[in-house]
Amino acid sequence: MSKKQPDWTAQLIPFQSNPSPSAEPFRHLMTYYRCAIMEVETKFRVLDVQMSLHRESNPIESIKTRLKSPESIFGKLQRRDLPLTLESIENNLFDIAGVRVICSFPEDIYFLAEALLRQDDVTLIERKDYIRNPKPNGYRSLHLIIEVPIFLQNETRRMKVEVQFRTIAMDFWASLEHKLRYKKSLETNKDYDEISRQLKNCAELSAILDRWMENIRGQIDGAREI
Ligand code: 0O2
Repeated sequence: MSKKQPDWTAQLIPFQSNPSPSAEPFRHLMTYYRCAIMEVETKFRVLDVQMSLHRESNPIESIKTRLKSPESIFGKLQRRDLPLTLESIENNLFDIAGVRVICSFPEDIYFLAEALLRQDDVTLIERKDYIRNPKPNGYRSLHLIIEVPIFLQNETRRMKVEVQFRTIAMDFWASLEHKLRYKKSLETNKDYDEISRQLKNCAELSAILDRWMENIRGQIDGAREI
């Protein structure tokens, strides 16, 4: 059963010249999430620079950020049969603000995650380690839901942010697998199972490659110190 679309989804109408008044609080909330993304991204940029002082290269290859679209927010609330209110967004959806940190080596992922979680103003809400416990399809990534403060003109708000840590190989794999998941035409096709099987093999091979290259880096670093 589909619910009546709330007024804040007036934001969905592109180039609307006269947005509904109740779309304004939604826009504010999205701005707060955008600020939280900036806070978290800055934390990683600082850690990257500081960690590079003690080694030859930076631990972070790249950082990608995204704010969930109003369409996806509305769809997720509907699918979960949750109230279509701003409170419900804040209380139930923890991936409105997303930060993806791509590293070269798995061990850098854990260094960065622990360094982030040691910071006084960061609270861990949830941790899912799909690197140590990969999903059945082969997906690997470390996911943290954290809460960070954003300092506004007259108040401090605590906002939730989803952080995903991946190696370059894990990210490469996830984007290919994402294509398969959204290829509706393949779902009923026998090719789907075959491609899923091949993807799973690729995930295992790329995990071996990640560990192997990490080991080589260890050998290079060890040789340099002698
Ligand atoms: P998008 O557009 O990337 O945000 P939830 O997010 O709470 O609905 P779940 O499954 O408990 O559900 O969350 P989980 O496991 O932490 O995964 C959330 C996100 O991780 C997904 O967001 C993907 O970005 C990524 N992810 C998880 N599993 C897979 C997978 O098997 N393959 C790929 N390619 N990505 C995965 P969204 O909402 O799917 O999309």
